[in-house]
Amino acid sequence: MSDCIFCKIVEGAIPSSKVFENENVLAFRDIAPAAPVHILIIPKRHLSTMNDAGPEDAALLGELLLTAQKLAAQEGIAESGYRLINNCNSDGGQTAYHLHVHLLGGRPLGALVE
Ligand code: DGP
Repeated sequence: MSDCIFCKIVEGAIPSSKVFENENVLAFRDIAPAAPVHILIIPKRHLSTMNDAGPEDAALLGELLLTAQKLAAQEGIAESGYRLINNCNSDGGQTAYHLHVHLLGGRPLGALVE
């Protein structure tokens, strides 16, 4: 997806603060952090939204969550706690149309929704 900002981050065409990378997954710090720890975990392969994942993506979706779990420990927030979020489409508040999981922590996060 040539017009996808996160694909450009995967390709290295746009710089990012990477915290983890393997053949399937990339994690980097959010450009507008909403908490002391705010990391985005994305599949390298372009999927626009959660709606575009199918049964064939089960392992990939699991890898996103397990990467978030590992990064939470690495960032020192596993015990204090953290939140994982996937925003899907407009009512879900999605603004970047490349599937991603937010890892948020480092402060009490309060109510789940506005
Ligand atoms: P969402 O609303 O769930 O689609 O979240 C998209 C997030 O992506 C938002 O918190 C800001 C972040 N973001 C957008 N553009 C960039 C970028 O170029 N670099 C980084 N690191 N984060 C970005």
